[in-house]
Amino acid sequence: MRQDFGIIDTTLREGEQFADAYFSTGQKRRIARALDAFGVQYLEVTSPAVSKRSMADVQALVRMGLRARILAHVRCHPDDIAAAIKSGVHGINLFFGTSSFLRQAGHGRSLDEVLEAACAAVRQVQAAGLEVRFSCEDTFRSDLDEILPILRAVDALGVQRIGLADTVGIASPRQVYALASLLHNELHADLGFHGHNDSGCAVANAYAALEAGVRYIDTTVLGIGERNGITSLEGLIARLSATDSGLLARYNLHGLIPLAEMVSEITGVPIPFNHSIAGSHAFTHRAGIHLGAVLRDPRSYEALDPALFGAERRLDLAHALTGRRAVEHRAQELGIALSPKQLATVTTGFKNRAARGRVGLPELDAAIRAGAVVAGAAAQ
Ligand code: HCA
Ligand code: CU
Repeated sequence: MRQDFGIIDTTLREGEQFADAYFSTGQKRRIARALDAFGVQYLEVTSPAVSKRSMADVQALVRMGLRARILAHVRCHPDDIAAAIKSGVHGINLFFGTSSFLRQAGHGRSLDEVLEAACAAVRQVQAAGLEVRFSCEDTFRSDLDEILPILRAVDALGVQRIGLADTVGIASPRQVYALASLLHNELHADLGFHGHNDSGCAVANAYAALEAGVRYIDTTVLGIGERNGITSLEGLIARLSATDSGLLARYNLHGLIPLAEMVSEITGVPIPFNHSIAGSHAFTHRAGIHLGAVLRDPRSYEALDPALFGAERRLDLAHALTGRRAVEHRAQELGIALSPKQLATVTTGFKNRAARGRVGLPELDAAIRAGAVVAGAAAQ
């Protein structure tokens, strides 16, 4: 795992390709500012050649003077590259479809033509003094023997980064690891990984890429992007926080949940209940066995410490799966001391009641109060 690993957030490019997403200039600025404050190294933005507005927005983002460097995502086309250079971005991310699917149904060019256009594009960016990345779109369905000459050629030109794109979300972690390791040995440039989530592996694949020596991962907030999106920023941070927290020193982790909430509000996309870190129940514990252990030591059932993200652990105490330690904990919160016998009676009675229908904390509190009084009176 590289200590100099970095994040290229593409919420403002790939995220703009998410169904229904629309970002006003002001919203793009808000998102960019929050991502910069969080600490990502790069922000990828939509090609300035797309429209006059896209050009004006990119120029506005560049003028913000953020720490993060701004990269335009641009086809290997001289006019598009010229527009990106004019916009003032710090670098350009070039791409070209190399799988037979994208060659035949997409641009219709031969691999020799792709190689030629890619090298010309790289030279054009370099002549303007900007950093440049080249990526084979649909890398994982491309023929390795066919793309290696292209990658070697752009590598020999001295590109800063070479991207591996799992465009249709088909790759498995083992496949990503194998290809990324091979290219890591083969090429001089830093590698980047961009992975879609169609088959649910976007975060796992990004992690496998890092394990294989890839330096940069593309993310979006909430994972938004074409179809069902790409590696989410929150998922990647959760993955690294679980086992490689040393890599996260530069990130302002308390900014992550507010960032997810901001993008959710702007796009109108609710944060999925099972989303890493920002999901509504990411730090809620329920079953009695879990509650009992978490009350002794939260690490018993937590890979991630909620406090790292400015979040609070929640204990869901009042339901049929609760347990004695959970009820005792609630009684202590209420300032009520229950004897072991009272605790057993209250717990069993409450669990039986909760099994018959939905109840909540008020019912548990009432049961604790009643149990303390009744059993206490009986004992006298
Ligand atoms: C696209 C495709 C892309 C490009 C990724 C990259 C993909 O929408 O243009 O340039 O690294 O998934 O292949 O997002
Ligand atoms: Cu993509």
